[in-house]
Amino acid sequence: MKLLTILLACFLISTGIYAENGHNLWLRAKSSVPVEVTCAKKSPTIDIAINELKNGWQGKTGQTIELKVIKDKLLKEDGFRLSKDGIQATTDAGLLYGAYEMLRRQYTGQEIRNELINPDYNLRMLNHWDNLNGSVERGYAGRSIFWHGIDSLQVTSGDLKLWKEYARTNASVGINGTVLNNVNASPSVLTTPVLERAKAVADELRPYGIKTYLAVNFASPEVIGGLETADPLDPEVKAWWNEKVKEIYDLIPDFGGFLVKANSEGQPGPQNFGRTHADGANMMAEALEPYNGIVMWRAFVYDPSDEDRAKQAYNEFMPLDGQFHDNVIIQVKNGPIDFQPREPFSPLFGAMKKTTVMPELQITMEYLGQSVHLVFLGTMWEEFLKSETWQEGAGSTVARCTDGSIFNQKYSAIAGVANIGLDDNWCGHDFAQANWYAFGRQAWDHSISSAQIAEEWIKLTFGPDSFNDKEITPEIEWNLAFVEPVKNMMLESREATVNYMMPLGLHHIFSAHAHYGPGPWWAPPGMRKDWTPPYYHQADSLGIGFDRTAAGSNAISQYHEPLATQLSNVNVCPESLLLWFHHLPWDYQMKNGRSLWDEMCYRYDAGVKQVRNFQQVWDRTERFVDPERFAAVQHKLTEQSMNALEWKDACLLYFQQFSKLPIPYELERPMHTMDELLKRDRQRVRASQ
Ligand code: GCW
Repeated sequence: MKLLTILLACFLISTGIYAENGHNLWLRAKSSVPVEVTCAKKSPTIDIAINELKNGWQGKTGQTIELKVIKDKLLKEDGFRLSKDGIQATTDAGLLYGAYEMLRRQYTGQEIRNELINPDYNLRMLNHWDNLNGSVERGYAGRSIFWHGIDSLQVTSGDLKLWKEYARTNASVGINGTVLNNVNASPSVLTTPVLERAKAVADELRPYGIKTYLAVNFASPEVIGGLETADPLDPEVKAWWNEKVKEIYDLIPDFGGFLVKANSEGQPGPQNFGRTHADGANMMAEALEPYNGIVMWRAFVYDPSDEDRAKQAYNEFMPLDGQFHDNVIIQVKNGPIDFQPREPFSPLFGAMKKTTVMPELQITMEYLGQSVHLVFLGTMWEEFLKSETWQEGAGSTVARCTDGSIFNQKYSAIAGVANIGLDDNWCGHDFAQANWYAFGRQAWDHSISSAQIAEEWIKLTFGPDSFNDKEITPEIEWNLAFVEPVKNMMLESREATVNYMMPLGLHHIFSAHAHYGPGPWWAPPGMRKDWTPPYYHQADSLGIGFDRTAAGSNAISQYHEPLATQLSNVNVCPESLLLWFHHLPWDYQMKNGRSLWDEMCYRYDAGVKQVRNFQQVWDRTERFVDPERFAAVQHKLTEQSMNALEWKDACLLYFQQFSKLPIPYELERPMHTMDELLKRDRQRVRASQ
């Protein structure tokens, strides 16, 4: 059977009927064997589950699988009981998730046994930063899949097809909510024609168990409602939101709720009217409450004051703990600054004990090489979710502080900023698909290892049907010569990027606002200091790093003991975060005996070498991958390798002006001059303006 599939794939490729473009993600069509699937209940969701099992079954030929809706107190809403003969759940969505789990196990060679499987988070959400005009903020995979312009709101058959594929893909990894538009929200989102299009999306997503949410602009009552104010305590404003919410629920009866970016980076918010975040969030929460809707209120706030940016969200939100309604969730980015290649966790996790807090991760790689670099984020998120906060003693990991197992909370949730666009392969880079996959898997099961996720994804995405060489014996050769090396490359990729971009806790040293290339020097006259790299690296003749100890900004005091003491002590602080928390002399001695300067040079150099090694790993896989995806990834790795070298040279040559020390002679010499790098940077900045 496998041989037949391979032959068919080769035939289709050689005849040009089927050129692989990655559009099928991890849901590639598989040849299946007959299976009988029964269910006493009928619904659109159950129909999908039945069809998925019939179309993809790889188990015993002719077996009967029973799907059953049961009552079971141990099962959460989306959870299910799995066995060899069937799936049981309390909801239709639970049966669908069970079906996808069963198929995933069959395709990836994992055992199916009697098991009860519940999701760790109830709400597993994507946030799209999609604008109504079709552009995507920090999107690197083409234009929006939802919006094509305020004058193109008519729904086409192409839209419906794509939204259905999108829904199916999300359901296959357990994602059950999506915010259709940018947090920098246009007030027009709440106008009736736009809401009607949102309804069309919601109708496609619903059978797949996915709820629709919208990001809203706090000033909407003024801008589109014609009111004189958007003051959350004003009765007319409240009435306006109540009316608007009613209109939405008339169109979308299972609407999920609002996501709000308020008083952040110039967005309007309750503070414009002398009110607090709690006043603003609660006003919206009251409007949504009768329909079981929620408000996700973002804590991404900072202003250009003298206070360390890393401290500001905590300073602003901690005093409000306990003031939010129970259908408000505070959405907090994983780190205290902004989706850097490495950050410590935000100190708000676990600290807000009387408020529901949800993590926001960034799947789109704004700060990690966008859709050019191959970076698997599963490892980064695993590190974050398993971080120990100590807030309620040992074991209070970020994951447990947010999943409802420590704090009594009505909802538990996690969000990922999507990396999806109209590109054929959805995500720009074939390997960026793995981050969409990983987000879904970790949102469902926050203790799953990133190694398992990577392995599953590889097996599902590059199955034997995509072999370029039909002589391959799948089971043995494929695992050893493809799955293992590619998995190891993925698992190493994030650390490689940290090495060639910002090792040892350095952060935010990008040039300009594109957040792509190196720019440790970037500080145009008049620019807000907290938007320039020198603010973050603080390099001078004495040393480098941001002093966040008591002698500096004291951001460390926002962490719980014993963590705060550990981070303060330079001998105990993890070296991976050293320069995040400490300003240290260039000759500071590292644990391996090297000076800080030498260690920095070694790390940058190691990062470059790691990417060169990824190029070799990938080139060796040619026999196993269809020519299209092989070439696409190969091409991107070449660019990544050139970029890594540029990062290394730029950072070392720039910081060397302060350290005045030689790059260790055993390391490769820079391949660029500082003048060349500055010129290239100026060209890039100009091109992006
Ligand atoms: O990471 C920064 C981005 C902005 C983004 C903002 C936010 C949507 O550079 O593009 O705006 O964060 O998260 O609100």
